[in-house]
Amino acid sequence: MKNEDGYSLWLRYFRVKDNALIEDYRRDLINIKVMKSSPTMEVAKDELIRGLSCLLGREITTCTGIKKGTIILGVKADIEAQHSINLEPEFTTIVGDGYVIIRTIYEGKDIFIISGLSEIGVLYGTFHFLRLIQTHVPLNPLSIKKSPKIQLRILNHWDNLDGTVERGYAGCSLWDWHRLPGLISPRYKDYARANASIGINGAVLNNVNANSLSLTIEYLEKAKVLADVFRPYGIKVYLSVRFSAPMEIGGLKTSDPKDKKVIFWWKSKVSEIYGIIPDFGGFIVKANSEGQPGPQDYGRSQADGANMLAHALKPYGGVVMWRAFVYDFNIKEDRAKQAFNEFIPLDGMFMDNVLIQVKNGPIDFQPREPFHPLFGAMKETPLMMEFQITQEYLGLATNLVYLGPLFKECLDSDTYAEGKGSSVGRIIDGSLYNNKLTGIAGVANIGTDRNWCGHHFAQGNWYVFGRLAWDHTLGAEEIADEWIRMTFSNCRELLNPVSSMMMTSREAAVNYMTPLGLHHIMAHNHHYGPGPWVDQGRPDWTSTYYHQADPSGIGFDRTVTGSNALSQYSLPIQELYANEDTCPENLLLWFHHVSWDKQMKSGRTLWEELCFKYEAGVEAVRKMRQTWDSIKDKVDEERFTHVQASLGIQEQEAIWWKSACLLYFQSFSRLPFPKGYDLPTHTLDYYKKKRHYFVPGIYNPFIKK
Ligand code: BDP
Repeated sequence: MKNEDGYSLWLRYFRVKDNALIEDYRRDLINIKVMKSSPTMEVAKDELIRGLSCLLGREITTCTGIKKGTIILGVKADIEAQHSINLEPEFTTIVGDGYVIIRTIYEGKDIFIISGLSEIGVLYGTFHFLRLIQTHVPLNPLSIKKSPKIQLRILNHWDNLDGTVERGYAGCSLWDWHRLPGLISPRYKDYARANASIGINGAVLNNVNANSLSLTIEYLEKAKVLADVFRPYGIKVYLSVRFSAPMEIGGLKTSDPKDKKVIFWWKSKVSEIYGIIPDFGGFIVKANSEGQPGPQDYGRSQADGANMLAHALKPYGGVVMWRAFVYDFNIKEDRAKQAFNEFIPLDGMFMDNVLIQVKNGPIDFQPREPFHPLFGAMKETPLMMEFQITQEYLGLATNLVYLGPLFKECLDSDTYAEGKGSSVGRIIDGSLYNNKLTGIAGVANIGTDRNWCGHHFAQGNWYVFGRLAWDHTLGAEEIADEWIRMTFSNCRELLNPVSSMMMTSREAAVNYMTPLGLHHIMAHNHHYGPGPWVDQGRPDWTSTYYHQADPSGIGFDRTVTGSNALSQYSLPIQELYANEDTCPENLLLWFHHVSWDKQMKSGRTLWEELCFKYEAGVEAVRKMRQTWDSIKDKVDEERFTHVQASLGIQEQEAIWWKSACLLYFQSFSRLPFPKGYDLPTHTLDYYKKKRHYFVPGIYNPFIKK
């Protein structure tokens, strides 16, 4: 098998091996007729030629007339104008950049049509068509109609202007700011292709901990080049802005959102941006959070800040994505409650081009969190989802953790906001509250590593984010199946084992890191490895704040006897979760402080269950290693070895997590490990003394180290 470095992602277009299928494909797919020439149509045509030629092992070319086996590529209006084809009935459900792929008889000829209302729709349809062949789907009959459920499907790059990436584990930033705008890396185009293939239509280029310089003319001209490369692929560029920019680069004395000069400064800045990038998407803002400046510095509300920017962007169709990730250690309130307390009083006060960007859970991208209580509670304001694709809290880029199940768990969670069936997915797709503006963002895991994401399987997390952003009702397993087929092979003997590895990997990570609802117990600052003993510094950045272990038990009481964060959820959830016995066990220690000897559903005590879960996590990684080894002859050596070695590291890290956490918690429970237990090989002190100085991804430009 030829070695592969992973650069091609899921767009490998390997020749179809199945004999019967390839015969059918070769018989049915002859040439391509493109309705018109434009940058996007060129991209769609080139992709189709490239993909089909490789997949079928035969050169595919364009044609002018229509023959049997022609694939017509064009927007609906163009096809209808040039041929006597009425596509209306096919398009009844299509909206936005949706598309239609059909096989039909035209003037007695068996042909294919890939069409959309927009050219970008045609491009999306083209990628879908190629996916059918990549995943060996027979093309007869063929009638596919797809529309995106969410409008803004965005990657958030936490990339700094110096080329580092905050929480980035795949090398440096893709954006070579230093050599832009002069040097345009070919990777920009491949990045755009990959995104378009899964329907991503926006990229925030810079870190939410933003540097004001990104708004200077020098950097805007660099961003323009990226916008130009991305445009044919339907990807808009957005920027993260620092609220104090008017002072830092504008020479003003204040950044007060009510100050006339400040308002004028932002208006002029926005007008300057649109002069350079006419289809600029808008701003994302992290304000008054983790030391970032914001409207509260001037006694103004988050709405005052967001609306001031929204006013400036509105004439150009730009949006503001205002983050709800707001908490302050000076406020003596459970961190999990603060965003809710801050934003609920502002519901309905935002302009209609503002979206509030809410992290999936109330704390911070943990291996497992309940959904954020703002979902379902802010009924008058469009909320967009923020997921983290980069694995800050899930083993960086060394651990194989497929995030499909994590994303789905949140999207499918029922908020009960309007009774049963009020899922988070229905809130962010706008269907529950009839929002006109909808969005979803994922913090990117992409860098300059040759394989883009650091771990070959981390590519699957980029992929699943895009697919769910398009349609959150798809299943994590079906998306994994598509991805494996395209990235590795369609062969059953590989597909089943790899799928089972991926589908079990997230629960494995939860178990060896933070089982039963534990959270935020990783090492300080870089977040690499366990650190349940962290108790110094800002209380809400310590671990002891979150696990609250003591001789009587463990867990954060968020019921009425504790912080009562539970009261921020709908009644049915409150009722279910308030009781230790009915609260889902996988969130038990999130909501309750539970005694060490509590009987769990398994019949074990809490302490034993904790031991059991940690061990189950380690075991699951061992199983993944065995599974991977068993398919050695089905994967090229280069990728096989990379994944194999990473899984070896993952097992060591899982054991480290288990040993360190259990030894530490044992110092409170004072209970023995269960009989026959695989005991830690080192002392607690050994784990506490472990130091890691150069962990990647800790480049927050505003935290002084
Ligand atoms: C935290 C990260 C930090 C980010 C912050 C955010 O540790 O690097 O700046 O989230 O989302 O999880 O703003």
